[in-house]
Amino acid sequence: MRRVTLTQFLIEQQRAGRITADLRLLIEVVARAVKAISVNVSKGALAGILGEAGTDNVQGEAQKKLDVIANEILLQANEWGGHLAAMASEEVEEVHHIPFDYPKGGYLLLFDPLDGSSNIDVNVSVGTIFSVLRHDKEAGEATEQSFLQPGTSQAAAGYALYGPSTLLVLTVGSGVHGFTLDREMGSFVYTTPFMTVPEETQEYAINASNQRFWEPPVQRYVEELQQGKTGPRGKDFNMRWVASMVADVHRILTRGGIFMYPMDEKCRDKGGKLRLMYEANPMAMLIEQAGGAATTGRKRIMALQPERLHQRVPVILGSKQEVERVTAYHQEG
Ligand code: AHM
Ligand code: MG
Repeated sequence: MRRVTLTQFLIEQQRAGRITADLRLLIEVVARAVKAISVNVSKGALAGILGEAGTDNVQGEAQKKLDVIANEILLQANEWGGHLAAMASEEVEEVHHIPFDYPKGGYLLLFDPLDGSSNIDVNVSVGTIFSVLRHDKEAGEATEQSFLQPGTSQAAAGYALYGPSTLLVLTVGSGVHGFTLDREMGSFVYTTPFMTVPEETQEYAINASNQRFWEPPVQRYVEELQQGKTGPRGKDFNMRWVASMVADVHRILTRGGIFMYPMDEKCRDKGGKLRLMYEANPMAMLIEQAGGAATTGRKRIMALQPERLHQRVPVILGSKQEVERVTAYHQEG
């Protein structure tokens, strides 16, 4: 069988007119950074990089050493290529401008460098999530305002999953494609073309310890799932919660299901738990490209007009019929 690498895949996408040369370079550079993050993540205690960094990020959350390292790797890898106008990261409050001695490009890159970082110290899967937007160079230097584009404007989105193997899952707007890191060769190999979210599902993912804070539509939906065969759904459901969004979403892209971090009383004043621009939007693009759906319970995530770089939103995504059901319960209630 012909072995196709990420490099080859991207060249073919460019030839087919689906991506520009600059977007190809951008994704290549992100993939290179992901390899470096993967090396660090897998070293764990051997590299002395577990535990807290002793600092807080922009959201007031304690940073892990690996959060800081992954953020640095992504910023440094992407600064000098000439394909970016600016970057934004979960770990950095302000827009990260490209140093003046490097050329500027027509794209904006946003990322959560290490998602699920509470899992680092217990050796459970973590990931990197990224989103790519366009920037009109004629409009001058990129500012926070330049980033505030709805998810429907994304030119590309993807994630890396640092699990038993390291995966890169990507969309440039024509399906969702999965690559597996061949550690010996140092290259990503195209292993999963056109991933789709299976429609039939018997699995759901939600942090059930928040149940007392949920709104009535989510209470109703989960209660119906839990009633199993004898309830209104007429079948038994299983529950999974990795607490790494990347791992939970990857499972849904592989075997279906629904993921919820809904609005609840605990996170209401912040607007939700997950971040719109570098968690919800890229995952929503991937899920929609794979035939699924992604809403806040009330609105399609990708249609939201962002107001702030680090804005939070409720997230309900996965198999289309399930997401539509929860969304309908919100509309009824
Ligand atoms: P992080 O970006 O600080 O790691 O937080 C996001 C993570 C998601 O990966 C995951 O779905 C969620 O937080 C888990 O939250 P909880 O610990 O409340 O279950
Ligand atoms: Mg995160």
